[in-house]
Amino acid sequence: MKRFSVACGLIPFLFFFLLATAVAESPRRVIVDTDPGVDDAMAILLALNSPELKVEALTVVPGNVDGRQGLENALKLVSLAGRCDITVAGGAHHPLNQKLITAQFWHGKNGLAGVELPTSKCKADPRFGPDLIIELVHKYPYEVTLIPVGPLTNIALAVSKDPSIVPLVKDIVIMGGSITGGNVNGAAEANIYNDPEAAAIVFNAGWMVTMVGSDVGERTLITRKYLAELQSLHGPQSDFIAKLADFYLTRSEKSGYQGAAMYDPLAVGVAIDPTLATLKDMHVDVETKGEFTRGETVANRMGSNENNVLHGDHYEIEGSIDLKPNARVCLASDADRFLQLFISRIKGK
Ligand SMILES: [Ca+2]
Repeated sequence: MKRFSVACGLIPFLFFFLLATAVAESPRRVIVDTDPGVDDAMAILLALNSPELKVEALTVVPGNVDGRQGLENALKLVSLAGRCDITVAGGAHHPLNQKLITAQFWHGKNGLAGVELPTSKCKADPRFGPDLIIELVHKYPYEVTLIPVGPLTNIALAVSKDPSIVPLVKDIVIMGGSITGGNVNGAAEANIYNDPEAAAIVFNAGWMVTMVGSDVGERTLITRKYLAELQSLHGPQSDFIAKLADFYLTRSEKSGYQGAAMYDPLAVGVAIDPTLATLKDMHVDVETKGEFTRGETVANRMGSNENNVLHGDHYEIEGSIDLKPNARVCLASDADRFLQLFISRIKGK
């Protein structure tokens, strides 16, 4: 009898242990907002092949290619992965306050290195991307991680329409910005440059933005060595990614790089495993006006601004004003470990 009651007493503990284990191991719900895009395609297939993530939707934003081509590409990618269960929705048609700048120069005529994938078996969801984001965040409060890897137009539209989603989002991991110079020009990274007003809305929304910038992406390179690893086993996805990587590497080598920057895939990698990145809390402002610096992410590494107070005809420094961090800025990545993860997830698929 006593033994029975002891055993019964353990049942609730066992139940909670199993529940806690299940919660710890349940995949994280993510929405990838994307402008596919060679590195977007790599990022999407990494996400779809990673058991740590449950991709709730792909929402398409204009950037590397226009919205129509981007939606077609996203649908072809989920079809290639045999995942017509993934919701794919179009979004904004243009940036908030400027003309669209597309990047076929880097991504090929169709945005996917000129590789023609079969017509998609999957259908687009009729909902508007930003509305879908709002809907999913409310459906799964505190569970959804947003992974925007294109210009931030869709996210800005969602946040502007329904600011109540901000505290309900579990995390937001963006590919965008840089704290050490840009990849468009001396100052700006492409995703921020292509819609600085949207980026300013997103950075000021009230959440902590995990910022995986171009400066770190450019130190996380896929090289010929990794390409050879990818080519060693064949499958529809790995063959496709190998073709993209070859195109992307050749383009990067022509521009003087040793390998191709894994911009978007690294953001997905950090969502899978934050220990792949060295992160530091900072306050980041987006420059929307500067003559040479529009689209720059201006990161404050000190956590404060000088406090200048007017005394007669001049100002005097009177200490400093603390700034609240709004971003976890990625300073470095464990590039080899990330590349191994990427290759292992794509290889043989
Ligand atoms: Ca992208």
